[in-house]
Amino acid sequence: MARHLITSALPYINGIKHLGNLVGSQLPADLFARYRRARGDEVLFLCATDEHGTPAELAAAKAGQPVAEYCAELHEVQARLSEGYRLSFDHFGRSSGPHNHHLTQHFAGRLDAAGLIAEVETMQMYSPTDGRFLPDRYIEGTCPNCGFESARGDQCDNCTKQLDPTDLIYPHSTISGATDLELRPTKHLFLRQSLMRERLREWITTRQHWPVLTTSIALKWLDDGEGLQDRGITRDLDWGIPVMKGDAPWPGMEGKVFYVWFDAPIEYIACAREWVDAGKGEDWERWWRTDKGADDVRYTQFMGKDNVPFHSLSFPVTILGSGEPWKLVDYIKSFNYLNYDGGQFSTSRGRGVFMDQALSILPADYWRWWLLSHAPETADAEFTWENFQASVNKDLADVLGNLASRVTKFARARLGETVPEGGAWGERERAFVADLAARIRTYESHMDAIEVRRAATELRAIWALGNEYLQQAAPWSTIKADPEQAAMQARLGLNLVALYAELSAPFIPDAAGTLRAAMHTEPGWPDDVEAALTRLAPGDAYDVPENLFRKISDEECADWKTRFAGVRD
Ligand code: B3M
Ligand code: ZN
Repeated sequence: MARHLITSALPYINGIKHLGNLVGSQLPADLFARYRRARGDEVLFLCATDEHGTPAELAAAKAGQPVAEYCAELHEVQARLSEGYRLSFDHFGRSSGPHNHHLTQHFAGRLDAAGLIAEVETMQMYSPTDGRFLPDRYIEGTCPNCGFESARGDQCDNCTKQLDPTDLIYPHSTISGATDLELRPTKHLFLRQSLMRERLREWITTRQHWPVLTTSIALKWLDDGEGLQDRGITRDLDWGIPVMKGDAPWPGMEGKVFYVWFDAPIEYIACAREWVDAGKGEDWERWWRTDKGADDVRYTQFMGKDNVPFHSLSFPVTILGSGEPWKLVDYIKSFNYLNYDGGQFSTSRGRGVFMDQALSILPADYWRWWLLSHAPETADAEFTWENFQASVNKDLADVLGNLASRVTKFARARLGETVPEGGAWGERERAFVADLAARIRTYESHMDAIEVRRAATELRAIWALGNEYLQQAAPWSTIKADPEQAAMQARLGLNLVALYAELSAPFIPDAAGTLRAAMHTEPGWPDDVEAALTRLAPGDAYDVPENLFRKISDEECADWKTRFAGVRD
């Protein structure tokens, strides 16, 4: 039994995420976790809210709440939404928890002992108008790398370059808009990433089959300019993890906290400890310490492309630099962006559909199916209402939903209360089952490789194949002339519904649950397709499922389009 550690990038605490955020990490991570569990593997699937740094402070200030209170509240909101989308985290933690404080301070101490931390007197942007330093998102300006005008102090959203606030051209305060900024001296810790450059290069280039998107971003920043730059890992902020050397104070760093991107990835580890604290597991070290059994764990991370530099360079420096046997990531699955109806999703302008709004319109499976089948894997993708309507109506309602309802209604109306008998499969059935088995093996290979779109395409083809078979066999027409054959075909059709529940469950878990309940079956992967198609035997009970999926009308589509075009109320 293989063991899979799976983490999704941690959503920032600063508000409800949009569908682009969801499809960029949490949703595909859930798909993979569900699939691995269905294949019988042992899975630990972790996610948490990322609660430190300027995003949290700014959002709390806007909400007029103390930041700790704001974070506690938004964590609950995000946790409920995760449940709404059926994200099957083994634990949904908080980066502000005590384990992350302790581990982050521990790593800083180890890195310092290894000579990987420099204490540097730096000049930081200070705003006399605001009476404070302006780290990260407290400052915006033009990106020196690509010219993007609203680059933030820590990273350019456009070209993914990691920045320091002093790198920005035409910088201004995001609190007051003030431009009369001045440089003032303050001491900070720098992670000497540059010392680890060749070790990182070796590690990255020997990772097998990483997606091109991941490797190209990692190598690009490894070789940027004079090479990988050292990173400031502390900030002049109130909210965050106090700078300590393990358990000891760090002279000269009083009143400062670690940079959010230093502590956030460490939460992947801390979250496993929270999972144990919550009584959901017993041993976190066998997932995270290679000296305690984690060497046979396969660790996969999911994230948007803007997060790749932090996961492929900075966090590995923390892990490798500690000199301790922590588990390193084996595979980084990264995603491009999802755009919204001819532009970008925008949290600040409320453009696009947000996680809470989407669920208020339609159940999770509709969104899961569209988002995963259009995941921005090889290029950016675009959400349009027309495309959403077409996919839901065709794939879910016409193909899968129709098959389930047609077979069960026919069998119930014409062949009695239980699974009918009929004879052995004929030639048509044997050919169909052989085609189906081949497609299922292809589907598995895409799921194994985390090729999300290809897997969705194959699953859709699998549903369509069943529909074609039934269309051609047409037991509802032949039942008069050959009731025996029609019964056999209905029996196969009912088994097909049960099989589809299993194959579809990672994508659309609720619909799969409805189908299982109707077919009175338990979860079980069809390793042997023929056996899976004889699982329901003559005389077994089944029910006609409620309408699985409803269609989206043109009116609804038009209505939603106007509703989500602009500023969120
Ligand atoms: N919170 C960034 C984001 O939501 C960040 C990910 C942290 S992963 C350790 O895009
Ligand atoms: Zn840029």
